[in-house]
Amino acid sequence: MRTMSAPLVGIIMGSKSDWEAMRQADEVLTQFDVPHESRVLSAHRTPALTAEYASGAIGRGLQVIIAGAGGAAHLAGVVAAHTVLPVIGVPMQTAALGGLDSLLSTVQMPKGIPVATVAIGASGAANAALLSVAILATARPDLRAKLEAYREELARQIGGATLP
Ligand code: RP5
Repeated sequence: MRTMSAPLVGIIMGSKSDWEAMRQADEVLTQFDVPHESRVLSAHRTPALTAEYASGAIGRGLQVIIAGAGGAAHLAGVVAAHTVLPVIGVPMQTAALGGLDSLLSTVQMPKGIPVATVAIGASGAANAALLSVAILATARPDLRAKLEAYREELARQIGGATLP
């Protein structure tokens, strides 16, 4: 499906250094066979390219955008300003403030332009992908079935845990 179809989810990040965490989003979408793409786009280092990407996203068939950034993390907000697609922000962990800077910059969007913000770092990236799957699944019963099977597997693993 991945190789045959146009991407439905765009994963973008402010730097190559974000990939270590953001690859979790890529892996989850691959696991669910959701066509996606991953690109480095910076709101402050490549602002025109970022605006162009966001503005053209609907025309290219994207349905969700996941944006990971760290520090004064304005990438998700800038992207959301240029598209009405759902935008999920992933705050990156930072050396200076542990990612609290990224979290607040991403989550505290003023009223009118929402960014759905997930947890800091790799867990957040994985959850951003799962949330994307849930959004896409509202109109795709096959994907909803996969998501339900995934949840059942999670429950099975927890239910089977033994402790010393
Ligand atoms: C942000 O600055 C990026 O999203 C990254 O999290 C952070 C550091 O970028 P590099 O200095 O590693 O390129 O724009």
